[in-house]
Amino acid sequence: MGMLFSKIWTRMIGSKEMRILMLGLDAAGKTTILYRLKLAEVVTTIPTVGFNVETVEYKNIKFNVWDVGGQDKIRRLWRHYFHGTDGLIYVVDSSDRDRIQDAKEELDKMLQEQEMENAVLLVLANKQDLPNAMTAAEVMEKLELQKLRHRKWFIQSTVAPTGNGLYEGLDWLSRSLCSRE
Ligand code: G3D
Ligand code: MG
Repeated sequence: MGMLFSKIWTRMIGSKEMRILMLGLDAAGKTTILYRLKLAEVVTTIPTVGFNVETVEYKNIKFNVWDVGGQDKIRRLWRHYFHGTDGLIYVVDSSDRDRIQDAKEELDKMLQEQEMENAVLLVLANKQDLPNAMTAAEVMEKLELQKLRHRKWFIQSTVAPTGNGLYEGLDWLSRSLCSRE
């Protein structure tokens, strides 16, 4: 496990299981981030056609990762994974201006799920290294994060392949989760 992240995980390891979902449109950078975390082996399972779930478990911290968007038929299968979500990490490709509205709509749908009621939200404005990338402030506006009520949220710029910004984002997440207790 990477030294850099070990302090964060140590803070989150307690008696209670922590459930974290990492979601976003396809190609946002989720798988890249998952591997950057160097938690343990990433296990990909395919519960049904067209729906991949990547799972990582580290002590009592459980990560589930999948691509949002697509058919409603598949959407219903996600529910199983929502149960008791503590934290939602929503990854956005900041260079994909064409799909930022889709990203917003999918996020809104997720946040409406009852199981997400108590989840804190970390948005990663990823791909900041690309020349045409929206800034984190622009992504925040497009997602209308400032309109969220009764929800703890934070947005962080990241570059997944180098890990830039990841530490800062996860540090916020772990602090928020621990201060909820
Ligand atoms: P997903 O799991 O959300 O679908 P991936 O996304 O992690 O598979 O990433 C999709 C592609 O974007 C990958 O490229 C990956 O290397 C790239 N990528 C992820 N994060 C960044 C980033 O911050 N900056 C840049 N420039 N690229 C990024 P390939 O070519 O392997 O498809
Ligand atoms: Mg992926």
